[in-house]
Amino acid sequence: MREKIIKDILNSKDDFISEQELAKKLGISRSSIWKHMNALKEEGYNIEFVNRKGYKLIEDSKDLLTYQSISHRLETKVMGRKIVHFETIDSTNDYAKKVALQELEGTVIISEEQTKGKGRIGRQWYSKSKEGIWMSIILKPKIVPQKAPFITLIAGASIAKALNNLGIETTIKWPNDIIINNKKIAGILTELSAEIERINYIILGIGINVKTMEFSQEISEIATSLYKEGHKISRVDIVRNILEEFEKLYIKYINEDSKEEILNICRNYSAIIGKDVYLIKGEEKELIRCLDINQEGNLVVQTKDSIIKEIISGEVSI
Ligand code: BT5
Repeated sequence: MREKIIKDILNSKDDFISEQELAKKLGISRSSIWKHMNALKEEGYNIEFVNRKGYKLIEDSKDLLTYQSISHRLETKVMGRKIVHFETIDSTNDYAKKVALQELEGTVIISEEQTKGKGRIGRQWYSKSKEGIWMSIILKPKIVPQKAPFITLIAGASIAKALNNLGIETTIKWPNDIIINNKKIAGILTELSAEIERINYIILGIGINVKTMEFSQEISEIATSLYKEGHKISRVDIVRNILEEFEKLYIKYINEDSKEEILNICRNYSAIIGKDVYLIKGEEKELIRCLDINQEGNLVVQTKDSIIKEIISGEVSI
């Protein structure tokens, strides 16, 4: 019912919808509308009531990352058909892991803030309230666990494609960073629970800096946000686009083992193919030339001694 109310307000001309019109459309009494409005306000929606005009959503409420907002015009079959929204949480990936077994594939856990956002290998991911998109998608693909790391590439490709649909040019730094102007705008953390031949679930965590203008000192040199780069785009539009792009590529990979389109996006948007970069190994750095991303999703590089090798996981710095 609340989803319908938000949809009706979002669809209304001149932003207002009268109590009468809502009551008629939904077939409920005025007093139950009032109760639903109060519940929506508790969820964080800023709803204004003006005499003789009716209800209206205040601008920043349209960008809350709730199911009501995101599902409005979302064109997916599986991804985001259920969205669990938090005002604050430790980590959406950690929460997703706790509920993964009983949730359906495609369920999204999203929070306005994370107090213990995680990067890879225990690193910290800064996730301030309402400044970005901090979300995890629960996946249950029927593939062998060895094919799971490719999901990170699918996520990278769909983020780059989704942002491109919204007029934002980015590049992908293999394996899990999205870059604008040499700085990190988004990161991906894929976590796997599996037995030898079977995946229980995969948690695909995506963090995107949208509105942040001031970063913590530790990352101020390496991080940026869409707003900082001059792109004032709604978070809801970005989430919707990512879910749609991700679903298309994911289904092709899982059902048809089709990787070419994904690899081509990763190659076309790559920040490192054809370039000399440093491969980071703990305290050490090795200068290498990036040649390609192969069918397995591994990075193919050439060393200083002209040896060609494959990098399965790791980190490169531009
Ligand atoms: C990542 O790790 O890039 C994965 C980030 C995944 C975050 C999402 S948010 C939703 C979900 N729930 C979680 O708890 N996590 C996921 P990695 O490649 O290890 O990069 C981490 C490094 O990026 C840190 O050590 C910092 O240097 C830098 N960093 C931290 N916060 C950042 C931010 N907000 N923007 C850009 N860089 C950041």
